[in-house]
Amino acid sequence: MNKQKKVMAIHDISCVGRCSLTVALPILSAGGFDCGVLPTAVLSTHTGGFTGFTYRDLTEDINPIATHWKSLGLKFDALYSGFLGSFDQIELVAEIFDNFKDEGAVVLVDPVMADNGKLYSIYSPEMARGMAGLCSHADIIAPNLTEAAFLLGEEYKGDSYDKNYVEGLLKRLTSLGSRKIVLTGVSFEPTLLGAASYDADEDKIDYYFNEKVDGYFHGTGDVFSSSLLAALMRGFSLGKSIEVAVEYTLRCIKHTDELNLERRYGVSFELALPYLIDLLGLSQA
Ligand code: PXL
Repeated sequence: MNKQKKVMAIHDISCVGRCSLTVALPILSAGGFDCGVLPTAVLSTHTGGFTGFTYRDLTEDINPIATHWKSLGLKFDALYSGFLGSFDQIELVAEIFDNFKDEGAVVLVDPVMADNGKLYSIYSPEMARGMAGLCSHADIIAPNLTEAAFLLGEEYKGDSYDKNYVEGLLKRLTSLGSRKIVLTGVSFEPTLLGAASYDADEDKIDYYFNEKVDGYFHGTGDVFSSSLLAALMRGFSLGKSIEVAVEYTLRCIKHTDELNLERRYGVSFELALPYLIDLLGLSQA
């Protein structure tokens, strides 16, 4: 390796309940990357399945942090945003992308805001419109089906959709400005779950599915997007990268299921890190 790639992960810190930065940082580190973090908010737990969580919005810290980074001449090979702490952060994060992209850098926006047809409790429809604006600064976006519907201002279809719908959705999402789209949580058969991707420059759609484990597993969107980015940064194609992300996320879910862990504390992604390292072709590194 003649260069260690640098990535900046922009998400909240949920102190407990594995998601966002507590997932993104270890996964990208395991991928062999120098991963810096820009925390958007600090919460005692994430907002899904807990009540009474604390919430500290870090919007005011973003510009001073960026000013210091500029004085250091920092640039990154990838910038990756997820859960944002306020509406005002959307514009600030777009500026961070523009100011800290190295040549050939990849910008991944996971428009974290909703699942199962509903916005997360602290997000407003205004936030959804803002997220659509942030997607125009991305090379790749990775919404789930609910987020895709919110981004486009369309109705959420629930479980009743087909291949035509998914392929239309992938193409409509390019209208937001990103040329590569990954849709997560796609399922055409009760026993299979996976992802679809569209590369508009190659006009190429790929799918990858594996076993569907019943129930809702918290934090899997962040596990998926972080491992997707690791694969892309390793130079894998978009189609191969969704395969890596589906395989790794399923392995994390299986560990969690086998251990019968309380779902709101997130998945045991740590136990599957050796598998991810293998999928990324790093075992001999
Ligand atoms: O995993 C998505 C996520 C990230 N961060 C916070 C969340 C959620 C989902 O509920 O609440 C704070």
